[in-house]
Parts: sequence; C-alpha cells; structure tokens
Amino acid sequence: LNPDEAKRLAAAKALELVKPGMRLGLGTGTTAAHFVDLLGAKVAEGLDVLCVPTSERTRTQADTYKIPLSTLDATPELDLTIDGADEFDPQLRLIKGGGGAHLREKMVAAASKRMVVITDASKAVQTLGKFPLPIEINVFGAEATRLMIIRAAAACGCQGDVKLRRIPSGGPYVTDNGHYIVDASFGAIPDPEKLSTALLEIPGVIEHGLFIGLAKAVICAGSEGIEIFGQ
Ligand code: DER
Repeated sequence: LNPDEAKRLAAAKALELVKPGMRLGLGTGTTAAHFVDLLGAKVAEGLDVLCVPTSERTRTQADTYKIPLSTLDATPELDLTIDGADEFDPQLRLIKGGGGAHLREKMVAAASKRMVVITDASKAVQTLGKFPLPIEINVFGAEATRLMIIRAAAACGCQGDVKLRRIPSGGPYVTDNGHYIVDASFGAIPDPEKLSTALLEIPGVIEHGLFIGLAKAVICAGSEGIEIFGQ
C-alpha cells in the first residue's frame, strides 16, 4: 500500500459517513482531493449533498464533478467536514496548513457538527511539530509579526526557523484570503494549547495550523489497513 493508495482508502472509508441531504465541508490537499473524487462519483449517481469547499482549488475540483456547492455565508452550519492533516497526535490534535488553506479549513471545521480527518500512516506522531507549523499572517507588517512569533514561541519552549512561504518565482505565497504564510520549524511543540493562545494574541497573526479539539475522529490508512482513532 503506497501513501497515495492509503490516502484513497481513508477517503473511501470517510465516504461511508456521508448521508443524503448532508451539508459537507470539503477539505484541501491530496487526501481530501481523493474524497472529492469519490464524492463526485456518488453525486453523479444521484447522491444529494450540499458542500462548502475550504479552498479555491477544492472548489474548482468539486465543480468538475458538478457537486452542489455553497458558501459558509449561505450555509453557516454544516453536518460533517472531511479533511486531511499534516500531523495528528494521540489526543487528535492536528497540524494543518501544508496546502496553505488552514484558515478556511479551520472555519469550516468549526462550523461543522463533526470533523473527521483522513490520512495515511505517515501523519501519526506522538508529539506535534516535526512538520513546520503554518501560520497565516497579515501582509501589513509581516516582518514585525514574524519577529513577534519567534519571541512568543520561545516563551512557550519552541525554538526554530520561522520562514515566509514563497512561490517558485521567489515572491511570497498569497492565500485565498490575501494573506501571507510563515512556516515555523519548531521540531517539537511541548504545549500546543499554550502556543496556540500565545500566537493568537499577536495582532498580525490571522490563524495558525494547530487544530485543537476540532477533530472528532481520524481515519488513518497504512500497510495494516485502516485504523480509526476517536469516533
Ligand atoms: O493543507 C492542509 O491542511 C492539508 O489538509 C494537509 O494538511 C494535508 O495534505 P495532504 O492530504 O496532501 O497530505
């Protein structure tokens, strides 16, 4: 089972949670893209769902399947969000944002009765932080914000590079919401709750990729098949 097959297996398992008439949040990333593929096939067979995408990329993909789409403004309460993760720990805390969409992903997840994460086995960790933590920041004063992040993280026992995410041409990556992202390579985050609070107190920080208390379950697929954590 290679990672891509594992992602597809986890996505197929998550599809079993979808009931007719559900309002769904559609995640972003390669695993979530498998879910949209599989959901699209069900919609083509007549499944009735209304979906809010978490990025322009996901919206475009869902559009090709004619999946009925809405917005968080028109559909402010969702039944279920299916999304990937860059890391998950035993408490089902996540690092997300590798795909640059964590602000809308977190808003859609928070507006959902239930968030279920789909991953391959490589995302399971004991301690969050090996994957650099994405932090969406205001364009205005970005360098000042980056320095404040470094100081705030150090006070939470987190040291490491905090780098502006760039696109191949060298310019800054700009999110769907018109903001920048910095990626913080902390290595290990001893107290995710403490770091989350400290980062959100920084005025230029819009949102970070620590998802705490949002995921109800993680469907994780690996060479031994599927493991489900939580419910
Ligand atoms: O950017 C995101 O939050 C994605 O969901 C990411 O966390 C997982 O991406 P992947 O499914 O491509 O590994």
